[in-house]
Amino acid sequence: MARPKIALIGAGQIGGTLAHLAAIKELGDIVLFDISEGTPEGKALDIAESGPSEGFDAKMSGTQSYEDIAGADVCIVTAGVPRKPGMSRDDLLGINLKVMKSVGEGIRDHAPNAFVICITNPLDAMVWALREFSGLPHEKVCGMAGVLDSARFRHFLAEEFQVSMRDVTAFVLGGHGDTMVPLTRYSTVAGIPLPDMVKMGWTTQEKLDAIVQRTRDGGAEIVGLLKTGSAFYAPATSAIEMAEAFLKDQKRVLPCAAYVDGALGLKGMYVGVPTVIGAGGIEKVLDIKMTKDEQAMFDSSVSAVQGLVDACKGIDSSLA
Ligand code: A3D
Repeated sequence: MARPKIALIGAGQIGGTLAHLAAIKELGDIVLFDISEGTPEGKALDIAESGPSEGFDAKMSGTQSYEDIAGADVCIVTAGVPRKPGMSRDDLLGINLKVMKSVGEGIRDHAPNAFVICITNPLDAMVWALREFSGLPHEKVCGMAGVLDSARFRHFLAEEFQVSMRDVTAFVLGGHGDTMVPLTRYSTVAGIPLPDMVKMGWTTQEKLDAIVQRTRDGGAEIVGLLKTGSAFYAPATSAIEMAEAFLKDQKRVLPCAAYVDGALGLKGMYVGVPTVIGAGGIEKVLDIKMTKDEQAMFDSSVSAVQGLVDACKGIDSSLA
């Protein structure tokens, strides 16, 4: 059987890391696409040359032509610009919306059967726009944010409790931004919910609140340190986890920006929710019940996302 084909649209910091991880994990043959001439070709060759030492079999190529992504099984989109210190994700909206139009049309024309994972920010609005421009089925287009946000949460919690991060699960809902909703009630250490960890004296409510806030600010913390761009190792790893769930039909339960129509009281919009990812793409959205406080936080996150979607409609009349 032929290897799956993975198209990476955008060969910058995240795109290059995606290619390297996908190759090491032998997920398939990889095509890097970018408008910057030489960048995808150079990264593809560099990674291919790591193959003999690492011992992977994967064809690597770089291109400026959408024709080369033809028949891709997975497309991961990072094309666009990242933020710099002082910028919010929302400041990227106008410029990245134009990029989503060209990428969406490229995927529509050359890889209409792909499972598409968008990473470009502002995430929830960009994945919505990418779906509109590509016209692909909603269950085949999603956004990566929740896996990263919950990985950050898990990392901070594991440090606080001094336990393996493998035994820490975390649950993050809502848009990828300052309004994201880390749900402590559904986050656990080996099955013990975080509020019980506070009762058991393993941490204090103040420390837990500070970890929740650090998770919300996790992207900005890295932007502040790097100064020239945003996080790329953990974002790429998170998207590869989602791509692998699709390619291997793993039925993983992962939070991601998915199209929700009916569940959680939402009518036809993209926002971060728990999903099941398998060979059908986003196979299920988990319709969880929230407390009053959680619902209020989720509602405010949903309206922030809706505001950005409305702004997209104002910029590009074909979306209205
Ligand atoms: P960067 O290293 O600048 O790479 C972006 C690449 O996109 C560059 O190589 C550009 O040449 C290329 N590009 C620009 N326009 C086009 C186009 N029209 N078609 C094809 N390629 C194009 O950025 P990065 O890889 O660090 O980040 C990429 C995106 O991911 C940014 O929008 C970030 O804000 C976003 N991001 C999202 C998360 C989430 O958790 C959702 C985390 C980190 C970064």
